[in-house]
Amino acid sequence: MRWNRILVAAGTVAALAAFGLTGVAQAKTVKVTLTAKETPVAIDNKDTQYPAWTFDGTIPGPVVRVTEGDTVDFTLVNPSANKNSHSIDFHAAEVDVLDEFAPVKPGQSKHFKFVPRRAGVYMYHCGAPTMAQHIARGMFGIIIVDPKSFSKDYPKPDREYVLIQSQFFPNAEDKDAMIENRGWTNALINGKIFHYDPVHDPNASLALVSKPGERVRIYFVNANINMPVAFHPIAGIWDRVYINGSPRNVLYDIQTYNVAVAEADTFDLVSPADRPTNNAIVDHTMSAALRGAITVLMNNKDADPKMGTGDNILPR
Ligand SMILES: [Cu+2]
Repeated sequence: MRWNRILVAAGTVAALAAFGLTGVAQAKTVKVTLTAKETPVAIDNKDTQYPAWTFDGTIPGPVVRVTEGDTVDFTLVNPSANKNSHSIDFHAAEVDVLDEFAPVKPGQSKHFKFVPRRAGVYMYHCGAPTMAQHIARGMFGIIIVDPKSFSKDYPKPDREYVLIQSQFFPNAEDKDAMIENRGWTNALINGKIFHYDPVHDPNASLALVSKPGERVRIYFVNANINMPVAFHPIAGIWDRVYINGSPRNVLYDIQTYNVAVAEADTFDLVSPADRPTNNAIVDHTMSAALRGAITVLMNNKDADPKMGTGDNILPR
């Protein structure tokens, strides 16, 4: 299996201040640069090319990961080679939509800082007009804002994976179809149809893995244009669902959780410890599941210890 390391924005510049008296975490400044790239990318496992608009050349863009209270020192670069203005909208930022999130013309860049103070998982995306088209063509990603520490309510997971679902509109120029929810043919998971489903796609070479009994934590983003997601682990039950990824918003024992457009949530799955099993993690909405939104999770004792750990949480 081929695993490119994800590009975690991790330029720690300096520890600025100690947080509280516990010594649990020190706030730091994290430098993040995203570059808008209008470039073809593969949207399935057989390398079918699509004229995407991206952050850093991939769908989704890089995982951005910080700890609550950190300072994000952010730069958006829009190279002069691009034809369109682009922007950034971090759902984890509490700023001014007309300032920080304003469109940036080709050949220009934008710099600002923000402090994500609420632990959780958040979408980021381009908001330049027409926003539906910029998201549908691939300009979205996740920012994970980790809490300062784990707890009984938010235990340390054994594996972590990022799954981001989006709608695929093959006519990249038809903005009206995107707005009106017409003409979408497939669902993408981390940018590809049946990305991690060798059962439904013989060209799929990746699946998620864990060992029996491990706590697998999935950070999920609904980056669809107009469709909610009925997120369900076939042959399993979500042990916990953290609404918006916040350790304070925990639900237990959930079969299906409805994820709104632009919502992100954290899902914990714990497979039976005494036997190997497989799960199919799906959007149970059939127009999405049967057109790409199925992800296989294989739980067996031979699971690669590197997968779903460290930087290997967004399998490419
Ligand atoms: Cu854009």
